Amino acid sequence: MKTDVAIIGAGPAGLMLGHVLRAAGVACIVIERQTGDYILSRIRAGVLERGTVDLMARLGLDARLRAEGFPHGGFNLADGERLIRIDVAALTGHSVTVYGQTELTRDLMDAAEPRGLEVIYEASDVALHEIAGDAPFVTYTKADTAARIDARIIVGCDGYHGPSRRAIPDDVGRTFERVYPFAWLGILADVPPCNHELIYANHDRGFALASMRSATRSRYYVDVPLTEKIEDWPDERVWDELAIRLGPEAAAHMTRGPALEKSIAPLRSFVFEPMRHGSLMLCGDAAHIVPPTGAKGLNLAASDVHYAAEALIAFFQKGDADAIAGYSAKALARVWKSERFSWSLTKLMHRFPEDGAFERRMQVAELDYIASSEAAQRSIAENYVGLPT
Ligand code: FAS
Ligand code: PHB
Repeated sequence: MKTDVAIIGAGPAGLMLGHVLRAAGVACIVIERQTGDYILSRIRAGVLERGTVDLMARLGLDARLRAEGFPHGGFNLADGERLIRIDVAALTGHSVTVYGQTELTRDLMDAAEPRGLEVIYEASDVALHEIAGDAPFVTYTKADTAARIDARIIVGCDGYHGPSRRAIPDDVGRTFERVYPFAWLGILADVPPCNHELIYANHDRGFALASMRSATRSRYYVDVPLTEKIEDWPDERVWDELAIRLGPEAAAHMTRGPALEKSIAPLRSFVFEPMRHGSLMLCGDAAHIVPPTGAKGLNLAASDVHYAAEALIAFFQKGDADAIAGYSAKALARVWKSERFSWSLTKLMHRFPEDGAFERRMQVAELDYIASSEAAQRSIAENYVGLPT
């Protein structure tokens, strides 16, 4: 097979990019290792920045998002004694939208066939070849049959564990990483949220987050040591810990119920540079990971797609190779700002084992400062709703 752009990975980055290119008349094929159902079974992000919502709207794929998504004009930081509301709407003029990554991915998947976006699922042994030249190709196996796709450009949207980043030579690529000394235990349950807006809590016992997927489905997290196993956390223990960490007000409104999904995910900050080498471009988790504290992971994938699509459309429609050459620097400028915000909010809202009494006082003082300073709240708000692309 031959195409203009071979996209590896049918997560949100790969499918968003495929739809944008298809809509612009750029030929592309998406190659995915898993089944669509497996991808939809993974519970991931919950908060969309305005840029992500706008991208879905430009694609005409925002009907369900607008009908079922929840615009949120604010969120809360809890310090064990009070809620500090960050009024993002008043401070920035923008809101965020609570709409699960699962649903966004479903919208992208359901539109692929009707819009002629070819997605090859259950492709194994995906490998990238000749990425340094102008005639790269991808090989894979499907139903025990070897296959090959020749393309002009390959875009790796294959997440943190995919092959694309690893195809870039060691003497070209550079990684920057911070692994955090804790993980997030997440629980999904068909119970009404304890609060109409998100609550991020820093309690003496640790971090908690109260989020949601709808008026009847809630998503909660507590941070746990890296040694914890999910079998150590029966539902009741999770609910008990959430009630303590979120504080009495939220606990009084918290409804318990059986976990639909419960999982532990370690946290890391990670960036790979460059995000382009030869005829290979990287988008989303293939190039960077953020701790979910800032709700940036999925949204960074969307901003990478915005920049990558802009460059690829200029290249294929006008022969403008400069845009592709400039992609990495442009995308990384926004990636690093999101990494900074996610890292700073993680530092503010979590207890680090190595921290002592002084560091705790610094957290208390910073939360106190945020509570009393509109300037501090505006800084947090503009990062949370999403910096301009
Ligand atoms: P993805 O990882 O979503 O998709 C990559 C795709 O490539 C997958 O479908 C994979 O099967 C495929 N692939 C991998 N290897 C392949 C191969 N060899 N061949 C073909 N295909 C291959 N972000 C938030 O904003 N908020 C959150 O709360 C949040 N929670 C998260 C929880 C967990 C456990 C994880 C892992 C991530 C979380 N994230 C969160 C981040 C997450 O939402 C990502 O940012 C988002 O999925 C990025 O999308 P993609 O870049 O498309 O990568
Ligand atoms: C979620 O709803 O899953 C969620 C929301 C905000 C975050 C992280 C996760 O920062």
